[in-house]
Amino acid sequence: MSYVDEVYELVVAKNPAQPEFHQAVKEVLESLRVVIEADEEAYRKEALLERLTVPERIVQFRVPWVDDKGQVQVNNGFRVQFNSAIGPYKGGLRFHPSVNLGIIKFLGFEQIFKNSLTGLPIGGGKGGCDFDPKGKSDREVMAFCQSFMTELYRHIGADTDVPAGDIGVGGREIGFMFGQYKRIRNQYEGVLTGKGLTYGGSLARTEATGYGLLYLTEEMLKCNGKDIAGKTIAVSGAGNVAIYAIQKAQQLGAKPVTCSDSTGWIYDAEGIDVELLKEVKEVKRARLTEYAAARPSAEYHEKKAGEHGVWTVKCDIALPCATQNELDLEDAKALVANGCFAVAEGANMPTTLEATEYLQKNGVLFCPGKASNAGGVATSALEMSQNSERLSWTFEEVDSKLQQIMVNIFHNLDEASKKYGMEGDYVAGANIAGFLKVATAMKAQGVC
Ligand code: NDP
Ligand code: 2IT
Repeated sequence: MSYVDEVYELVVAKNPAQPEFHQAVKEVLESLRVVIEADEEAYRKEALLERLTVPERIVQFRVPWVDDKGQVQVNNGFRVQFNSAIGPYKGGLRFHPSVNLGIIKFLGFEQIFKNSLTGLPIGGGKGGCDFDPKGKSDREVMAFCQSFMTELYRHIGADTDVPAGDIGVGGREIGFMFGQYKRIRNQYEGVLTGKGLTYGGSLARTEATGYGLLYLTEEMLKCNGKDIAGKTIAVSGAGNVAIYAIQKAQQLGAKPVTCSDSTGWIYDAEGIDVELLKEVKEVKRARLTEYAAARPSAEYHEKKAGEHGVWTVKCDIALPCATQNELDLEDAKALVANGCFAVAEGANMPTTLEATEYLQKNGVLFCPGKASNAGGVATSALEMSQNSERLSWTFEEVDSKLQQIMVNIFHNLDEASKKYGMEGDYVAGANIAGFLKVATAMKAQGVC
């Protein structure tokens, strides 16, 4: 059996009931086959793929807190420190009821290659908790965040592991966690990114993932003889990534017509009103029904099992920005049938393996999240740099660095795909380019 197949089988056997982790590993290993098989015995002797797929460290802990009724609640907290070959562990924290170890491992694994692609010195990690911030008071969220950090603080640090936001973790949660870290450690350091602007945060970090997604999409289109201006875009999600993807798409002259949350979706023929969306989601933390109520051109559709939501809308470009496996084979068929020619992932692994294959086989330009959503973590690394030098850069300075990073990422994966005889396969390009830097660093550092 080939070394790649052997390691994939091992991962499945050793990590039962973690389908998202298996999926992420499968995608990466399939892309690496050509690289590994060219030098199989050396990689096998070094057990490089086993080392790559086993996290350096996993921390799992109890998070007890008291709700507004005086009831004690208990949640399950996680931090997976996956790979520190090229820098301190870096990656977000996700607070969502669906969080489990397998999901955090898939996210941490993806983060290794994503962070490598940014060209910045950051290793891969991810964490989170099965806490649901929805419907909780600010006091409950604070009590939870303080308890979460009361354990996490001993495992992280500005040169060790630097968490940030992800689903369910935004500025409010980062603020509460930063405050608790500082209090316990008596140390003011850049231990988290996505901080507020008055206490060490970076301008443009809030916008960075969505803006970066559009900078990369624009470059991908340009290099394939297409222009983003005038195009209709289907976006899923209505959170941090989706909102700023919509905003930047409009600035580039495109027309995003959809967004969604966990209970329904919007089709707005006049184009999404991003200020209204921000008001509904960032300020009121309300449902999309409120968007529809305030906007006559918007149609609201309740989410129904078996229906395909935003992907049934006719569009040129699709940007999945909500969550994993939200775009399946049926959705991919609908997109192709409707003339969609480009998909760039804002979320992590939103497209199933079957859907990705179908899109690629049907000539759709497809950019995987580990490349196209890397703008968030890249700007987090810029926040770390600013914290280290105790300076703040202007919005324009950060934004232009972000733009350059996204353009470089696209060219990196484009070149890798060509070098290994898979031109246009940006999934392979991203995985190979991300892997080579990490593998070189791992080999140089000996058996560790
Ligand atoms: P937010 O919590 O800000 O928003 C998430 C959005 O997706 C919300 O609209 C939410 O709906 C929807 N959503 C979440 N889970 C589900 C689900 N299970 N089913 C349906 N809808 C769902 O998160 P972000 O925007 O930060 O993250 C979105 C994606 O982007 C994630 O995959 C994340 O890992 C990825 N990402 C985020 C980065 C960042 O910097 N924030 C960087 C790179 C990737 P509702 O409002 O109802 O909860
Ligand atoms: O998936 C991701 O890259 C993030 N959630 C952002 C991580 C970070 O450290 O900014």
